[in-house]
Amino acid sequence: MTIAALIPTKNEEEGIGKVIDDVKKYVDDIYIIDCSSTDKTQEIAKKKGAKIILESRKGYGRAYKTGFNKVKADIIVTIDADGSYSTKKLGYYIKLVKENKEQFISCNRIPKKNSMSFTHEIGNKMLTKLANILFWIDLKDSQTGMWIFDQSILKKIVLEDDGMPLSEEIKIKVIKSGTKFVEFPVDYYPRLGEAKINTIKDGANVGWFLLKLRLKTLFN
Ligand SMILES: Nc1nc2c(ncn2[C@@H]2O[C@H](COP(=O)(O)OP(=O)(O)OP(=O)(O)O)[C@@H](O)[C@H]2O)c(=O)[nH]1
Ligand SMILES: [Mg+2]
Repeated sequence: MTIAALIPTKNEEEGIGKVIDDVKKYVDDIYIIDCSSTDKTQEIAKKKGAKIILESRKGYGRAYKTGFNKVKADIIVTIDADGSYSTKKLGYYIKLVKENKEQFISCNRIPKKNSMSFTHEIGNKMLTKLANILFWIDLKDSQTGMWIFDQSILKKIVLEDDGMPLSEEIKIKVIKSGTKFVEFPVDYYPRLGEAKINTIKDGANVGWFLLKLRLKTLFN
């Protein structure tokens, strides 16, 4: 069984080296999907043995859609390049998917000191509640970007959004496809380097996306 880690990157020279080092022992291949970084992100990733997929079109969702199309592996691990997610339990989570005990594990963030701003935390709670109400689901952390899943799941769903909403989209569509979905904890630390999201703008985008997706599914 092959295991690949996918990491979207946009100027993440402060964190990418650490994340690759942390993930390396659990996976066969590491890919960064890089959006025209102008810092040392690509250079560091290459030196650490990661493969580089170039995706100049902007967006977190765009990066993952391109990565999912290009990478062939039995199990996929996704993680941010900013060192914010602990990889302590990654080996165990991969084992669960490998043994088919779980199919999609979404890592529920347990924030450590100062790892999330107040607005970020409130926004996350509100968007999670909105997703739960609209789709009759029971997520604890709708925006976490660390997932471990069986790649065959991707054949059952069509991912659309190019931006941050892809994080909610994948979870909702996986759950609705009847795939076994579970949230397990992950320690969450302050990110290295500068944030790439705009809490208000991206938060509003996610809310709007959720409403549109709900309306669309009403008529399907
Ligand atoms: N390829 C690509 N990667 C991106 C883009 N925007 C963000 N990323 C990466 O996607 C990951 C998530 O972005 P973050 O800025 O960490 O967003 P976040 O985790 O919601 O916010 P923080 O809590 O501040 O970390 C990081 O690894 C970014 O480098 C983009 O347009 N293209
Ligand atoms: Mg992050």
